[in-house]
Amino acid sequence: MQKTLIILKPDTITRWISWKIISRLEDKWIKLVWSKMVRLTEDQLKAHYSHLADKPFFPGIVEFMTSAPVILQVWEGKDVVEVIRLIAGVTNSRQAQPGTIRWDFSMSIGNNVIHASENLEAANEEIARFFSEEEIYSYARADENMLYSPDEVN
Ligand code: FUP
Repeated sequence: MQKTLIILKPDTITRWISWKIISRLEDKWIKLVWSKMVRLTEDQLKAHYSHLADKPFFPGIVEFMTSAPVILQVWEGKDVVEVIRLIAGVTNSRQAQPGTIRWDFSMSIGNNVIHASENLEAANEEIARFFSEEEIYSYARADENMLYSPDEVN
């Protein structure tokens, strides 16, 4: 089953709204498989946002993302990379679709509550960057057999 990485950013932590974001994903019946709270380092952010390293706003990203702890999480489900990107909304929270996380919780481009891996390749790379194999938890939901129709399960 596909996995993706999300980061609950410092604004989510300091506003105490992480449970609201998590509950949206749980309500969608996506499975949380790894989770940890950390302070990101500048080196990790340079790797994670390497595609933005030469942008004028990059120092601001580092300042914001190191201003408080973040919660790193891996979520699992069918097509979960795309599904969580849709739930998160586009980068600029003021232009995100109403009902998305960024629309509902932010008015900012930079302080936009959540990171979600852009595609499957990025998801695999980001999961490997932040988690080791020993941290994988495997468990079944009580109602696991109701999550998908049989033809959707790999
Ligand atoms: P996204 O995939 O939606 O997180 O967007 P990007 O990878 O393009 O951007 C990563 C982060 O850089 C955003 F979440 C916020 C920050 N950013 C800005 O601060 N200003 C910008 O103009 C673009 C991105």
